[in-house]
Amino acid sequence: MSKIKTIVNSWNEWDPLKHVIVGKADGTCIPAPEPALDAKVPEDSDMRGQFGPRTKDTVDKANQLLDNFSNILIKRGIKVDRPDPINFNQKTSTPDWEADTMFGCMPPRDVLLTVGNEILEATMSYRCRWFEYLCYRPLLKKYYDDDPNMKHESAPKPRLTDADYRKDYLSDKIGIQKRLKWTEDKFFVTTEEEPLFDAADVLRFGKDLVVQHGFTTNLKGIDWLKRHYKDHRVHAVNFPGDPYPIHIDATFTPIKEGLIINNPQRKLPKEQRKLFENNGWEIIDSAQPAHNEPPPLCYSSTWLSMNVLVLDPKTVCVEKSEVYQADQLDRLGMEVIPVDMRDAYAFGGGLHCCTADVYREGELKDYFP
Ligand code: ABU
Repeated sequence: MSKIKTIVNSWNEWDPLKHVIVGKADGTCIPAPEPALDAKVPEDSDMRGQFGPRTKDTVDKANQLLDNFSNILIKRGIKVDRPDPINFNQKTSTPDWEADTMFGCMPPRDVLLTVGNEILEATMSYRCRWFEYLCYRPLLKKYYDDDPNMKHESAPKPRLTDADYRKDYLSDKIGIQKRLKWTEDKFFVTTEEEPLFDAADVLRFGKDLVVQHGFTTNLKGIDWLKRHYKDHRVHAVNFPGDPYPIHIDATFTPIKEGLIINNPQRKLPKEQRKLFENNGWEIIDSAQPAHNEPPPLCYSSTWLSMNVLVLDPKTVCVEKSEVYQADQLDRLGMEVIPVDMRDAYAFGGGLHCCTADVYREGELKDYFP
């Protein structure tokens, strides 16, 4: 009798990684203006007012770094799959909207959420990212065909009409102080019209899923996740101090069971820390980024320094130039693998963003009983 092979299994962010998807930079575009994106692009960003395909030399460089990262992982015995990019430089539309370009498929973490034997495609919250799941369908089809226990799910596609976005955010002259106040008041660009979430707003701690409420995930999205993951506890968290709150993985980074590094400018509020601290977990301030500015034409903040990929509870990949973050993790007893990725940041993020788990050894555990 042939034994069934489990292809998809991952319950947390730190168990030993055996199989992963690494994104590609091919054809990545700077997306055309749209409400959610405009709210995220910093007011002084060099990206404002331009859109279209990124230059060939920057794409080639980013792909070289992503290929190199894949090879590092392969050499450590980790299976690496890559997505199939589609033509991102084309107009897309639904009956409700039109977008002049799409985005890319460098950051699978934003789209795919692996919990146990299930991979869930997030709703996404930008129009330019509505069709991004198509890049991963060939891989998901293969996992589904080869593993009879694998569950492939897709959250309800949102309509993303103008009713999804607060008009207050449609200005490039809001100012940081007002933005910080809005974040503190949980007044984000996305409304509660319909469930919205990006997968990169979710962190997995076994039985518990921790979800950032911000620009890319609304409360209805968190409620949808609660109803979907019936055997889990789903917790909404906020990080005052972030004027552009999208994706939790440059803010709150579990390193291993019992240890989390937290962005010192975006501290988890006292009330929300209890879940962790009452269960003996330590939350420490992360090291400072090594850079004062993100690279050119980059959406993300300098805190991609914290966007590390944990390979197992003793080993972590850190961007090569992020020497302070590497030093902190080294002092915490981790083996640090430096990985050159800064010139790919503009394509969608760092080492955590550009990956999505397929298989980590380990079982569902309750860390916060
Ligand atoms: N995708 C992670 C970006 C978060 C940040 O810009 O800080």
